[in-house]
Amino acid sequence: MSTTFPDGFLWGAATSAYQTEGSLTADGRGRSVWDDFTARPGAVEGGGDGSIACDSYRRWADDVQLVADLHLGAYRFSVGWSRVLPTGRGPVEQRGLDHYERLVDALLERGATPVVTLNHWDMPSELMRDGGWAGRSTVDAFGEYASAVADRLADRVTWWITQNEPWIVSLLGYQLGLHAPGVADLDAAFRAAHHVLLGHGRAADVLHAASGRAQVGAALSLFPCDPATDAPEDRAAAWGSDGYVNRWYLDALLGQGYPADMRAHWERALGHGVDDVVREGDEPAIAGRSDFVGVNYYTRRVVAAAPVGPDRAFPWRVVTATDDNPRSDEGWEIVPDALRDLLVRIEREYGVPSMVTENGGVFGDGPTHDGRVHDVRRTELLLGHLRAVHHAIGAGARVLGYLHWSLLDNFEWALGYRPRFGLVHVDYPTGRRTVKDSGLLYAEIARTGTLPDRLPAITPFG
Ligand code: IFM
Repeated sequence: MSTTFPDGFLWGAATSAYQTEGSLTADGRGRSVWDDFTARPGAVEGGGDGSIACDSYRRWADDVQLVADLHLGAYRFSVGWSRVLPTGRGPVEQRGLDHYERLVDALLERGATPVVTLNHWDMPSELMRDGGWAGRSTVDAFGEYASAVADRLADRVTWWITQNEPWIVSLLGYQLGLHAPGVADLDAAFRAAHHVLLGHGRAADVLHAASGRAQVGAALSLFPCDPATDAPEDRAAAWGSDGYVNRWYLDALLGQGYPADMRAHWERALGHGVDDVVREGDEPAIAGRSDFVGVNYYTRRVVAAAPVGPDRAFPWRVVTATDDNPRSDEGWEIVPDALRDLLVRIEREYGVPSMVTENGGVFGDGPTHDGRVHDVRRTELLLGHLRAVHHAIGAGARVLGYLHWSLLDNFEWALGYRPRFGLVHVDYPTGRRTVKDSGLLYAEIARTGTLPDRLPAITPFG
C-alpha cells in the first residue's frame, strides 16, 4: 500500500502562547492564571515559569522561518487571552492583536496555514473573581474575547480551535489543583468542564458569524480506554473511564448531549443533579457547531474496576499496562494503533472529520558533538503515528491534518522545562534553536506528502 497522503492534508506543528512566548508584560499584557500559579512555591517542578520560555514573542519571525524550513503547511499557535483582554473584560489591547496579525500574515506569506487556538489555558487572572471556568459568567467573557480576535483575524484565518483539552482544564485545573488556577474541588471541576464546552459553543457562533469560511473545532485530549482484563467489571470500568474522559466531550460536542451513563456517575459523585448546572438549552448550545474535532492523542489508559472512596470519585483506576510497548522518557506508553482506532471511531460514531491537533512524546535528547540532535525515538514515534493516521484514512476516516506537539521544546506546565517535546531543540539560556533529526525527517515527509518505508539516513538542511 502506498504511504502517500491525500492532497491538501495539513502537515504541521503546534505550540501555545504561555508555553513559548515569554515577554509577559509586553504590549499591555495582563496577568494570567498561569502567572499566578507559577508564583506559588512548589507548584512547578524546578520552580520555572513562562517569563522567558522560548522567547517566541520577540523571536516570532525566527519561528515562522522554522515553519518554512520544515516545509510545514500549517502552524497551530494560541492567542494569549490576557494579551487581548488584559483584565478579562472591557478594553481590548490592540497591541496584543497587532502581534498575532503580524504572525498570521507572515505565515500566510510563507504558504503556511495558521491554526489558531483561542484558549490554551492562559485565562486573565481577573476572571477568577467569578471562579474562572467554574463560574458561568466566564462564558460571556470568552465570547467577548472571541469577538475581539475574530474582528482582527477572521478575514484571514480559516482554522480555529476554541478550547484546548476541556477535560484536562477541568481535571488538572479544578479537580486536582495541579494546574492553574490550582482549585481542588470536584463540584468546581464539573462546572468548569461544562462552562468550557459552553464557551466552545459561544465562540463557534462568533467565528461562524464573522466568516463563512471559518472551520471551527475544539481540541480534545482523547485517551482510548482498554480494560485491564476481560473480566466484566474491568470492561465496565473501561467504558466508564471512556465516558469520563472521551464521551462526555465527544457526545456533547457532536450532537448527542451528555451520555446517560456518565451523567449517573457524576450525579453519584457530586451528590446532586447534573441539571443543577446544565440548564435547559445548554446542550443544544454546545452541539452541532463543530466543523471538525481536534484530536490531541498521546497514549491510552488501561483501566481496572476499583471501589469509590475519599480519593476516588469514580469506580475505576488507571493501571500500568503490561504490554511490551515502548515508552517515552515521561513513561507514557507509545501505542500508535490506538490513534488509528480512535480516528476511525470518530468517523464511524460521530460522522465528523478530525484533525490530529497534537501528538508527540517526551525525549530528552540534546545536541551531541556534531551539533545535531539524534532523537531516534521521537523519529520512530512520529513515523509510527503517521502510519496510524494513514491507516485510519485508508479505513475511511476523514483526517484533515497532523500537527506534531511541539514545534519547539517549551514550558511543560507543572513539569517546568525538563520534558522536551520539540521537533526543534531550544537551548533555554540562549534561545538558540536546533532542528532535531525528527524535525529534519518530518520536513522531508511534509515536502513530499509521503512516508519512507524505513528510517532513512538523515542529513541537515543546506
Ligand atoms: O504541553 C501540553 C499541551 O499544552 C497540551 N497538550 C499536552 C501537551 C503535552 O503534555
